[in-house]
Amino acid sequence: MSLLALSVLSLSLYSCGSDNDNKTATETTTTSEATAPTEEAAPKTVTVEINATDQMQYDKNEIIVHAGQEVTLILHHTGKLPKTTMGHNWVLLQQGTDMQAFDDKAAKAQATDYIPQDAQDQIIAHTKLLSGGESDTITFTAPATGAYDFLCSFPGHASVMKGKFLVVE
Ligand code: CU1
Repeated sequence: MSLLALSVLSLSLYSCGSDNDNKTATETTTTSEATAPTEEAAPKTVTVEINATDQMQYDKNEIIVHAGQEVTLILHHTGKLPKTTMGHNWVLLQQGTDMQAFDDKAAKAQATDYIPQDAQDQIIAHTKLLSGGESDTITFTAPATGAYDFLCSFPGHASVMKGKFLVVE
């Protein structure tokens, strides 16, 4: 290629000037975002909302948080029925707890809203028992990594109102 041809080529590149510059700037930004570290430290706090209905359902059967996070959990009873017939709570159990045995105990604990007082050591955290239209907010520190069970301890509900609380690194 002759010198002349080279200079013509560079001139023609310059001639589409400002448009090219814009593209270059955009591409540069995109590239630097793509190479930024994707693993950020987990935030210190996390808010989890879970709804419970008159159809005896939670809207979540899996909750994932990070170990050591301060968890704010908000339970909403989105139905209309009173807690005497369709009460809902959210109870997080310690690992190794027999959920069926716990639930059997809970069913007999009507006086304490189905939180068995002699099984407190099996409970990491729990909300109060709600009627339709009510909400409750609790805060607790996420336990060590692993899988934990949660349930509604109103009699008969845990057969469907249950799920896994997963704590990851
Ligand atoms: Cu329930």
